[in-house]
Amino acid sequence: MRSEHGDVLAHVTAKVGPRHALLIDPGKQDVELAARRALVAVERGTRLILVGGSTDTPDDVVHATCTAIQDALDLAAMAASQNPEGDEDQWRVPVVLFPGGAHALSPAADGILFMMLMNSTDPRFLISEQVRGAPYIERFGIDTVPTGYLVMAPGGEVGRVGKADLVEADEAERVKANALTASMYGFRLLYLEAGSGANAPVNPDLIRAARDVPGLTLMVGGGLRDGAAVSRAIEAGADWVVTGTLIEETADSTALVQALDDVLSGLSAQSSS
Ligand code: 1GP
Repeated sequence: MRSEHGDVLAHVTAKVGPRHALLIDPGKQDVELAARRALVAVERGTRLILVGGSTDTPDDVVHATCTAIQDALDLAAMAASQNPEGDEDQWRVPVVLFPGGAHALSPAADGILFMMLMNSTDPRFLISEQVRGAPYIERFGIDTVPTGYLVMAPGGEVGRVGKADLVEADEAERVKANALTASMYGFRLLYLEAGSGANAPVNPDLIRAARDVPGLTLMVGGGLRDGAAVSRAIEAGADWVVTGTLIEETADSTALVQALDDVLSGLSAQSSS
């Protein structure tokens, strides 16, 4: 999409009701498959493509993946613009980095979730990787979304690699304190993460605790495997739900469409916030 500066932040924080983001882990699928999956997801209604993973995501692989997805979306947008019944805007979905560190950046992305892993015990994930990456991000001219990233139990690979002091399912007050901190730092997005492939998603009580703090856009991911789980997250106050593993597990395009349609059906739940 090659957006104008500021577009990605506006898109992510827009108050337009619940939306779905597809996570593409470049370490877990080749670039053609990544582009195909992104294209189908956007066609079904996904409104953000996140690119990143905790391991096996060097710059060149991330860059190749972002480029392939952008090219596929550009082609689809162009085709729609030539078709009187086509909707070009449907394909203008930002491709946004969700990096494991300063080694996973690409100028082909439209933006980046510029994250502090708030419950990491390692300064690397609190501030050092960000300082290392900032000059590249400035040079690339990509948009930044100031993001607090909070990893809940079980936490999975990101909990281990990011040395997170995991938030347990009954620690609602701790989540609220982190949400307040994120807000006081000026972060615009708070991402509540259970870990990719988690056997249970984030406890809805924890989402509600974060929702209590006004002004933050809430993203929830990890272990969301069907429309019912998505509904529970939306009812608790999530603005965005993220799925990765579910899509990676689909064997063919029919299964991919079914999985996406099920997840997207959960978005029509009413938020209690
Ligand atoms: C991981 O929240 C995302 O960062 C997605 O998790 O792979 O479990 O869908 P899943």
